Amino acid sequence: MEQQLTREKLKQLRALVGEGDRVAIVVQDDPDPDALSSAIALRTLLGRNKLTTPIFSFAPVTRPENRTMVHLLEIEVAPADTEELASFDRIAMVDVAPPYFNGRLKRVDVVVDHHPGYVGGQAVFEDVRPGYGATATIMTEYLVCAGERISERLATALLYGIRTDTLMLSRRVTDHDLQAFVHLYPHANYNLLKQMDRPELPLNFARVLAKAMRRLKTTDGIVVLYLGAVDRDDLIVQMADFCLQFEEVEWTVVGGKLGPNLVLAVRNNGLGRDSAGEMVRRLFGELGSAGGHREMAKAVVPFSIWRKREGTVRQAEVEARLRGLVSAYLANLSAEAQAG
Ligand SMILES: [Mn+2]
Repeated sequence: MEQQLTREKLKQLRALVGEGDRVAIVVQDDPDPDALSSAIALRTLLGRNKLTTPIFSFAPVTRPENRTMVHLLEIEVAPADTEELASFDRIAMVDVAPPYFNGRLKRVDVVVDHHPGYVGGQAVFEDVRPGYGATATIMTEYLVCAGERISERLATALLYGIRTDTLMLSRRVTDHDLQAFVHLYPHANYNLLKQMDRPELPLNFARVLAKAMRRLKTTDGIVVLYLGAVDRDDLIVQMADFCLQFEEVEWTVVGGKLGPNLVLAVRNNGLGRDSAGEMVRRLFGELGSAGGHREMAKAVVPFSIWRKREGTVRQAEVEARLRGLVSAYLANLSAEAQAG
């Protein structure tokens, strides 16, 4: 049935966009891989290039992984301007619905999205499938249905889009997403995927890393490290992922000072029953913002608040205190589980 729908929709889409039309593809602010890959897929589907169909966003790509993707796959995203966009013959948006732009767009012709909540009826062409894990999946179905050749670059982008939106096929994933993933897999460039997964580290991070590695120890499968001041949020996350690879490690909690905040990344190996999201909410929810899923979570605590409660912001003491909090929390859970 979906295939039938896709075929119908494809016909409508191509009928709507004329041969000589100037088309603008608009994506969300600070677009993510799903949005970026869907945009270049739409361009391919319409048989166009970056000159006839540019991609626009009202706010540039900032996340380091996403910047790496844009760089490696040479995806150009131009700054959007309400007046300039009004001069295009057709406005398309992918991975986002019209209400998001809240008046920044005067009209829209094409909407392809998977976010729930959009009522519809604001564009001539709409294909919103809230059940899907990624817009890149919908776009892959279009490309397959149209018999388009999917280039290595496009396959890599779409695969990455599906993977990031479904957290490595673990969240909100449907059979459609899996099928698209399997279809794209043989066409993708693994080398590029690997590079996008691990953005380059700044050279000065080597010093932080070396110091932290000397302190690395595991107690009851738990690694806790506090790095002190770091330049970027993702360095904390990468460190938490990295430390999870050592044998016997079940949990990693890595903190860093980012501006005025203590930022924490929590990971676990997914084999236990305790949730990383639950941990950060219980330990840090009252101090700042904290949340996440079973295997990955994040907390941001202003140091002003941390200092009031813990009395110290010195590196060794912060690390020891974090270790104490995390160990006690997990020990308590396992005691409860044994008792229960
Ligand atoms: Mn998406």
